[in-house]
Amino acid sequence: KKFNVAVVGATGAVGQELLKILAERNFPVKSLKPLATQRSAGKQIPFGGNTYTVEATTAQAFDGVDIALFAGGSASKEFAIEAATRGAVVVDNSSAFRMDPKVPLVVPEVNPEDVKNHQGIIANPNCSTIQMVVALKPIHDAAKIKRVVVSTYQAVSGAGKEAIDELTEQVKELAEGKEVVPKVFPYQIAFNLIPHIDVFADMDYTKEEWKMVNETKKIMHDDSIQVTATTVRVPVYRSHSESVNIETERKITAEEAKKVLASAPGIIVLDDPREKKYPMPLFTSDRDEVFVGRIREDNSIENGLNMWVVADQLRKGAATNAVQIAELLIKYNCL
Ligand code: 11C
Repeated sequence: KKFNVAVVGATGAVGQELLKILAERNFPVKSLKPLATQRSAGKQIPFGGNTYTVEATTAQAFDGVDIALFAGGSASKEFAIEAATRGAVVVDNSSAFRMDPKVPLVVPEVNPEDVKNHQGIIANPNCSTIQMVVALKPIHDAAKIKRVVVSTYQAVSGAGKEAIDELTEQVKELAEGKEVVPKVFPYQIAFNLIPHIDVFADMDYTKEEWKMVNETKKIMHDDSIQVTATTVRVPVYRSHSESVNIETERKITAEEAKKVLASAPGIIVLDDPREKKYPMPLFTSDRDEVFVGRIREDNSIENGLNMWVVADQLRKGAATNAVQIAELLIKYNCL
């Protein structure tokens, strides 16, 4: 069986990746409808050997659509409910519905069965949450996680196409001795880092930091896991990195942790310090797996573990995860 698929935000950084991954994974597409803002309507987009014309997103555009993949942004609040009402199952990459108790929040390696409970919308978690929970799940199953302290090093592409261009332009301008004028980020991002992603919220944490706290508990089905996060933008184009410190109820040695991580789905353990092997954005981009390295026991507490988690946040952190959810919908027959 094949399906009518709409991609909303098809011209953006995540939208482009969605199209690439649908084609790569031979997703059973009967018809494809690339949707975007009025500004992008009329653009030509290649897919699976054909060319498609981008249409403006309207409520009517979802008539007859089986699966609507929303890349994220304001279109979700405006059109996701409308798309579901018109019969499409929505996989939404925005933060609009993630914490809604009626909306499953799914990472296929962690809570695949949750897709079965959808009522028309399934949420794709935040990119920095996705890669962290993929790596936390096997540790949680083996030793029960009590607390996580995470610091992120997030690539500019997490903030979209314009942010990618901003980094390139600033590097050029600075090399030419020119002054830079930040547009997307609040400060110069080239040769700098910015400990501020998304807007500031409760207790002076950013919304990005709260997403990591709240989404983790929902995906892992465990409100007892304590998470505290510091999220930082770094001048890297692609792949988010995370330093993750974990406290567990039962002792898990570094050796055991490496074993359970290596046999978990979607993970590649890259951890050989003597050979200088550890995950880096340079080598994890354009890959679907979550890379884990620098796995060490935390010498400062009884049951503690440190690890370094890197993944392509446009792929596993967004588009790949969304397409995997769509594949689960087919597998579980819940379209
Ligand atoms: C970033 N994590 O890197 C953000 C992008 O809630 O889906 C994704 C925002 C979200 O800027």
